[in-house]
Amino acid sequence: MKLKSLLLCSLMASPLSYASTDSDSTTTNHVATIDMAVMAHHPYARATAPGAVNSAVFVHLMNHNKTDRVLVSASSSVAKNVELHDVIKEGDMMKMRQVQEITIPADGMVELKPGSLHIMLFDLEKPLIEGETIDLELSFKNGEKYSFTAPIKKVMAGMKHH
Ligand SMILES: [Cu+2]
Repeated sequence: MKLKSLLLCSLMASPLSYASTDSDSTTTNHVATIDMAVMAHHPYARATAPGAVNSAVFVHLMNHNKTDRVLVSASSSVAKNVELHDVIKEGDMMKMRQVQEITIPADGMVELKPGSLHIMLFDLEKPLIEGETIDLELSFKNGEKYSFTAPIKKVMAGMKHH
């Protein structure tokens, strides 16, 4: 009886452990979910202009795993709605559009930066003031989550949403 439940438990947990243990196969499933090797470097959120209710977060996401990581969503306590965005050129116009996924290649990096990929914050609960910070949580396709803090900085206003 005990053995059976143990087996079931490890079966259920195996996708996670495959996804996050590249070098250390002895790591338990519990530790593996915490010990993921995606790191956020140089994150910042754009300070809002008076009256603005939307903003964006830029960050370099590094993947130190031997397999790709696929970012599928993000959330923050300061925004009601958070989307992954890219900027595409349509004729002479640069337009933002929502993307479903951002892949961070194995042993690679993706730069979320103005005019390119970014995390969009909609319906802010309060203005984003330079010098303060916001929290972000990233969710990956394999179920892993990663949280980081981004300082708020004044940067040139980016693309407008239509
Ligand atoms: Cu956007």
